[in-house]
Amino acid sequence: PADAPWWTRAVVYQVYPRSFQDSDGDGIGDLGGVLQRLDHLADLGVDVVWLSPVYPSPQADNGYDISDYQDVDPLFGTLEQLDELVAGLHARGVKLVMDLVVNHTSDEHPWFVESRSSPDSPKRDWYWWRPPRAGLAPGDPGAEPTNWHGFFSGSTWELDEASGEYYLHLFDRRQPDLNWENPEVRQAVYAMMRWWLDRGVDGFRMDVINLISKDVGPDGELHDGPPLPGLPYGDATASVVCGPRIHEFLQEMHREVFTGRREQLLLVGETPGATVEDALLFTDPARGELDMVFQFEHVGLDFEGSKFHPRPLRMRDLKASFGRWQTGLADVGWNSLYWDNHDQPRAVSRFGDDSPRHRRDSATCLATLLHLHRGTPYVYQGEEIGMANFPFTDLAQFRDVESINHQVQAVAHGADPDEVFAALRRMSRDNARTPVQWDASPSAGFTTGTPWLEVNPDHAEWNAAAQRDDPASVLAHHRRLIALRHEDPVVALGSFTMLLPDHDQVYAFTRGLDGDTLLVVCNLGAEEQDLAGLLPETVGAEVVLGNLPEDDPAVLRPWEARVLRLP
Ligand code: ISL
Repeated sequence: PADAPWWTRAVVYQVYPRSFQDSDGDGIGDLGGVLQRLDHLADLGVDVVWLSPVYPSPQADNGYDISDYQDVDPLFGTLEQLDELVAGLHARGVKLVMDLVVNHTSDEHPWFVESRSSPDSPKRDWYWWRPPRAGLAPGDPGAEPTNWHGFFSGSTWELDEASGEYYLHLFDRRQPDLNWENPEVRQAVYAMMRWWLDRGVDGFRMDVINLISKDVGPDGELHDGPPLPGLPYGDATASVVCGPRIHEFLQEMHREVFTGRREQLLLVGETPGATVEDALLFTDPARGELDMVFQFEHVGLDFEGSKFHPRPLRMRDLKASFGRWQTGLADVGWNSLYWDNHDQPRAVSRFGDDSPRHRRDSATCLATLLHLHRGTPYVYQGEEIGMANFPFTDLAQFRDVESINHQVQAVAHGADPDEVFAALRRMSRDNARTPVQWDASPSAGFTTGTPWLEVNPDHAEWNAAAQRDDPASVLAHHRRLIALRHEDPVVALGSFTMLLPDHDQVYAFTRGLDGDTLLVVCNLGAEEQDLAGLLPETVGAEVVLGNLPEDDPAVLRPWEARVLRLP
């Protein structure tokens, strides 16, 4: 345990700068704003900040469309402010991890502008250009080179009128995919990464990094995917998720960029669609790829097929999923632990109960459950104060390209607009992107101007200022959970055993290390539970941490969480 990597004891905090803190009144958060709030992060006790993209960008996908990898967008500030941020965090013992978005660039990146300029461009092959399907003319219905459906609805192919060829974009049409088959592309990316490390940053959160290798044949062939129900498209998964050269590319990146400095860094890959088996390969330290991954299984259990077809979550599925990941990475590899990020609805609304009666208790219960697993916990801005989904009443309130495109496509294909709206309300990424609620003032202390996305009206009650000095607050509870991981080796490194796998409301497990055992028990529901009956060993055990004032040890109250030390 003494020689376990530092990040086994660490907690990461994600800053989505657009919504964190505005310092210049334009209604959009910026680096000046992050600099004003460093003490909030230090007070929480986190070890690392992951900063979502601040690079120059046309903002088609809120900065995940980058037009210059080595600068800061004036919207967010300056490179000097980024240096100040690194210094300010380091002074507080906190590391800074940058978002690395290299599956695609913006269509305004000079590489793509050059690539698009002519089929003979030396950078043509830096992206995925293909002629129309054999026998069809550019723009004909069905002429796209493959039938793939994009993450943000519609085809993954955009026609370039000038050349009559299509380019690939797994996300928005303004996010063309880089061709990682081309060694020049890879070297350009590695050089950029080294430049950031030389500047003092402490690692990367690698956006959709498991999509960079596409299943391409020797003559450049790409293959149609199986048809998707109700849509004139096919599923691209088999061709783009964890493709044939993914591990080769990551090992090469590791050799070229991280050699000699890996120990101090944090390398986390966002890997949608990755299985436990994939994750083992990505995170086995002997293979030299990544430290940990974000996997998506547990955030894919409350919908059918696509995220906009929600269905109720079954507790058994959640336990089976978490349990499989805990077991699968028990000896080799490491996992990230998260409920929330800028792409997911708010956890307290989705997995908890955001009604006034249960909001505080369910937020702290979910946090306890997550932080007591084995893995590195991630706290997404606002999660630490129990921020909830936004009460959307009108389509015009949405800003996210994913939500807007989905609405248009679903309705065009015959879906009921009210049902589509209800799904957006529940699953839209904008739920997580409303401004952080710092205080009870009109724009929640986020901006003096008009916020780019509406502030949740509940901020009058739910805000950081109201919680800062309240030991019973969601914020104070996060502080305690983070401190516990720092102090207690069982929390960081203990083995995991799931208890009561079939119970539909109580989530319980043990963590054990060197004869020391913690039992964690969480009531994920509004009914009281007979704890003494379910887990007799809990009676009389020492309470290490709980989310409610101590009372009858035999009873688990609604949304109560307890961490107990077994004798
Ligand atoms: O948001 C999602 C859930 O529907 C995912 O499909 C998401 O698009 C996917 O996890 C990739 O996310 C990352 O890359 C995207 C960007 O829009 C996301 O914000 C980012 O986290 C493209 O860069």
